[in-house]
Parts: sequence; C-alpha cells; structure tokens
Amino acid sequence: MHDEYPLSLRDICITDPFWKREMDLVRGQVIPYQWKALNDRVPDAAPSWWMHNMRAAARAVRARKAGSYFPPQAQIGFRNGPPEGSAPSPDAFYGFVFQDSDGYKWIEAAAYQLMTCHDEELMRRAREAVDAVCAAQEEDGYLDTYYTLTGREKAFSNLKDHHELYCFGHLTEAAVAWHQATGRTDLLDAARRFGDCIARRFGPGKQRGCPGHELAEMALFRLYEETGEKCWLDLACFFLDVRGTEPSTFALEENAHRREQNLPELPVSAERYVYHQAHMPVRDLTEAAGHAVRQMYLCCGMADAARLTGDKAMEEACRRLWRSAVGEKMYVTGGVGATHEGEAFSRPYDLPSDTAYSETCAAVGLAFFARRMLRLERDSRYADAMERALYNTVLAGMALDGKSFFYVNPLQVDPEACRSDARLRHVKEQRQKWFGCACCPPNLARLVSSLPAYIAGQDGNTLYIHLYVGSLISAELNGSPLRLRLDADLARDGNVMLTVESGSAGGRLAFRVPEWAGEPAVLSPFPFTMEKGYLVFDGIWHAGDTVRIDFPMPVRIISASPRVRETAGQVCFARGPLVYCAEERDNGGDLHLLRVDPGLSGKAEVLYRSVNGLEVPCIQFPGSRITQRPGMPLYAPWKPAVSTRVSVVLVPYFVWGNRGQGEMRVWLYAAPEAGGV
Ligand code: FUB
Ligand code: ZN
Repeated sequence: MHDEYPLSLRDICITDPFWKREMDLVRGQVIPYQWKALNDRVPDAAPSWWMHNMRAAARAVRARKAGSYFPPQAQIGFRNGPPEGSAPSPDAFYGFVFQDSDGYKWIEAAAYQLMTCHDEELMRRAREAVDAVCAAQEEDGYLDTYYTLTGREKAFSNLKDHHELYCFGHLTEAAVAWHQATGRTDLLDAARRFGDCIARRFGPGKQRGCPGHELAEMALFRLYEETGEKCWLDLACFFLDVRGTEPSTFALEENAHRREQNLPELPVSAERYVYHQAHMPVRDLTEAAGHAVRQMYLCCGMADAARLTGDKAMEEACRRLWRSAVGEKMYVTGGVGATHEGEAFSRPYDLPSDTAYSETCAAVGLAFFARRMLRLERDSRYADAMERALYNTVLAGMALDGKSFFYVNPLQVDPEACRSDARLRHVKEQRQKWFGCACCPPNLARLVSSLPAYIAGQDGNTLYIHLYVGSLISAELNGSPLRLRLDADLARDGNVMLTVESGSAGGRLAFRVPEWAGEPAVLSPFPFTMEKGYLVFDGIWHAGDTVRIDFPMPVRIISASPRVRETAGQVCFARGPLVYCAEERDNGGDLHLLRVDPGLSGKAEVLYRSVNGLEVPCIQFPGSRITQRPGMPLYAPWKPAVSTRVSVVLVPYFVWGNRGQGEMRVWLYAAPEAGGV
C-alpha cells in the first residue's frame, strides 16, 4: 500500500477568495483574540487561566529546584476560579484539569500561520507562550500544571479523567508544528522529555494504562514521524493495544481510589467504559460510541497506526467506525455527537435538530479522521465528509468577526426555548466570547490554519486534489518540479481549473468528484480514468497545460433516511459543499410554519447577499407559511391549512447567528399541500 503525504503547508498558497478570508481572519483576528483570552484580557469573557497556570507552575518548579517548600495548592484550586469575592491566588491552579491544552492548540495554530507568513508580532507572542510552557516543565520532564500545582504525587493516578496524556498530546502536536515552522527545538525537547517521563512509567513490561481522553496516540505517531524515533511509535501502539483489554486499567484506577475511601471495589471488566471507547479492544470496535471527540481522536490514532504499521485488523476497524460515524450518525452539516449526555454519539439515526450537541471539536476531529483515512485509501467519500465538516460545522464554530464561538452546533434554534428549557441548557443561540471549557475555539484555529494540508496530497507520482480551494501548488512528479495554479471558488460555482504554470513532468493528476457534483464536464486533451471517485489524468505536463472541470452546482433539496425520526417529512437545502438554513431575520419567526415543495427545485434562485459585511450565496425559494387560525385552542378538529405564499430565504449554515438573535432551522417541512392546522 502506498502512503499519501499531505503537501507541506509551505507548498500550497491559498488564493481562494472564500478560504483566504477565513485564513486571514484566523491569523489577523482569531489568533490575536485567543491570545488575549489565554491571558485573561478579554473583558466580560470566561477566564482561561492558561497563562496564569503556566506562570504559577513555573514558580513552583523554580522553588522546588531551589529547594524551597512550595505547598500543593489543591485546597485553593477551583474549577472556574477563586470563590466569589476573593482574589485569585497567584500560586493556585484554576480551570479544568485540561486547561493547559488550550494554549498548546493556540501555539500549534500560530505555528501553522508562521509557516506561510511573516508576522513578527505573532512570532513574539508564540515565543512567549513557548517560553512559558518550557518554564513550567519539572526537572524530570513532567509537564502538567494541574498536578504540578495541586500535588505531583498524584500524577498519573487518574488517567481516565485527568487528561495528562491528552495535554501531553496537544503539547506534542504544538511542538512538532513549532519545530516545522521555526526550526526551534525548545518545545520539541519539552515534549520529548515529557514523553520520556511517560515512557519510564508506561509500556510493555511496565505499568499498563491508556489515555482517558485520546489524542496522545496520534500525537506520538506524529512525534515519531518528525523525529524518526521509534520509541514514540511503540508507546502509541502500546496505548492502543491496552485500551479496552481486561482487566480494565480504568477500573483498576477506580478501585484504587475506592480503596482510599473505604468503598467496595467494582468489577474490573472493561464493558462499562463505552464513554472512553475502552469497552473492548480497539480492533474489535464496530460502532462509533461514547464521547464524540474522544472517539474521533481514537479513530485518528488507529488510522495512523494502520498506515504506519500495516496493521490490517486496525484498518478494518477504522473502516467500520467510519461507516458507523458517517453513514449512520453524522448530521447533514458534518457534525457528530448527537447527544448532550456525555457529549456523545447516540444510537444510529438519532439526529435531533434542536437538542443536537455536535461539538465543534467533534467536527474538527471528523476532518482529522477523514484526512487520515484518505492517507490509507484514496477514496473520495472521505474527502466528501471532510469537506462537509469544514464548510459547515467547523466554520459555524466562529463568528464572522472571529471574536466569538460556538461549542454546540444545533440545527434548529428557538432562542426563547434555549433560555427557558433546561433540556436545551447546552445550546447557545449566540456565539460566546470564551468558555470555561474552551477546547473548541483554538481547535478550530489550528484546523483552519493548517487547511493547505487538507487540499492536496501526493502518493508516488500521483498528485491528488481533495478539496477545491483555489491555490498555488508546488509539487514534484517523477523528481521534476511543477508549479500549478488551482482556480476554484466553490462558494460561487463548481468550475475548477488546474493550470501548469511552470515546470515539466510526467505523472498523474487526480481530481476528486464531489458527492454533490453529479456529472462533471471535463475539458482536457488528456485522457482520464475514474478511480474511487477521482478523475485521474495521466500525462506529461508542461507549462500552459490545463485541466478544466465544471462540476454542476445546482441547489439540491435533501431528505434524510426515513430512519431519522427527527427529520421525517422535512427537507434541507444545499449547494455545492454548503448546507443552508432559514433564519428569523429573513423569514420571520415560527419557522416551523414554513412549507416548501421539493417538486419546485428548479425554481430555486441563488443570489448574493451581505451577511454582516460578508457577501455569501443565499438561496431564494418559493414556499408558503401556514397562517395560524385565530383563537385556535390547544386542540381542535383538523382543517385544511390556510397559507400565504412567501419567498423563503436561506443562508449558508456557517453564517447563522451573526445578525442578532432569532430562530434558525436547517430542516424545513416539505410540501404545502401536506400542511394542515
Ligand atoms: O475533555 C477535553 C475536552 O473538553 C473534550 O474534548 C470536549 O468534549 C470537552 O469536554
Ligand atoms: Zn470542544
């Protein structure tokens, strides 16, 4: 099997108007804003405590090195900060146990940006962040501010809940990105030293254990690929192999804690750890289950393991999990994890619109998983899901000005219900400035900042175009350099063109046919074949050669499988990769009273409108609105519906909630004649 390598971020320069704006927004607004948030300098926003915790840990480390007593601060460490009315203690840990990871993700995002642009201010801030992290590392390599500040002797005693290995994973991902961006080894050395500290304790013949929140696995594979040091691959494989085996290491941990509290011990079987995907050995997994972000990150580690070790059973398990997550449990917007209970996957086809969880991080995780599956197998369906997540739920995760964020991404919102209904407590009708648990905003920043790696990849002498994001691409085919220009702007139309700008080389250029595209019109003198959803052109390429493909991009009216009870009788609209929604601002309230006739699909019009200053393609569609019967009691005999004709206006899902509060719906009731009141 060939491996496919994403092109280096330095070899793809995004020119696409839609995505360039997003990249510029992330560099110019989101990353600076998040830096302020990490330093607790955003007024009226939930504090992050990231820099606070790093500085406090650095002081503790220095004090210990100097032999002074630095008492554990557990008694004054509070999840969300000091008790009301009291000032924060400079030496206490605040926030969630995984707070360190927020800043690591930020460093990673900054590093990706620095790979492609010169930005002194960003470099200065990133160095400050890296220095703060390095200063918080203990002499033996341990690096987790929670335990450094609350009692180091408890380190590694609660892998199930306490995220040390998750934080190590984010540290490592940041370190590799920082190394690639700057050539500096400071953070990479810190990650390796922490890795050594972990490997002294866990591994074959040592303590059994695995991360309660997956991530270390894929990070270790990445560290292995960056350094060539096989110990990291071995440690990642060890964590995967231990997971879900008996006796459950999580149960053993729990029992140790129970013994301390004189509580009876629990059975040590693995089956109850579905939330952590530790209920069975990973190669036996068949269904995406438990905490959605954890599940996606586990899938990433498994896909990396399959690619790097050739483990076929692991690869098959990845495919089964893909089919379950994407084929039975994914929202039309590319979100996954339908239930708030445990931030988790629900049963197949349970995809409620209003109580949806669909955490931004889970969509980010789906994009990561899809990219890894593409490396295992060049099959367009992986890129289809990656594109769906990116253009819809991932982008919806941030406001158009980059200064507020969604954690939960519902497909239907009634602001009044969100405010008053406890079942919707997790759904916010407005993006938030920051979160006590702020995993999503910097995750989104690192994904968007690394977008070039998702656009194209190379397998031997085949260059694959996975995403149609206009860009300038430098590649080598058969050892000869080629400079290519990909003209595309899917936010407008499906016409794409690849032009060889310079160079000359023989090889294959493969273009994905998106699932939404129908029959593309191909304009090229080169013959092509179809391979797993890619149009593959084989030839000797010279400057001036072009391949033009016009992907039809009509407005599509989509229905869900009848097995999805929540959306029976409803349809949603999409065009190209964008999924659409109706907002109160354009259509009035009571969006459930709108009716659209899918038979009129030819009447859909695309028009460009400004949403908070951003011109976006909107859809206008003839529909009707059921008129409420005056004075109708709660129940009354059925009568034919009285409705008025309306023009339904739909905006891309990713821009919803940018124009003040109001209702929003992705799925609209179909067929006016079916409506009754
Ligand atoms: O546990 C770390 C992160 O916090 C998870 O990935 C998110 O779902 C949130 O629970
Ligand atoms: Zn998150």
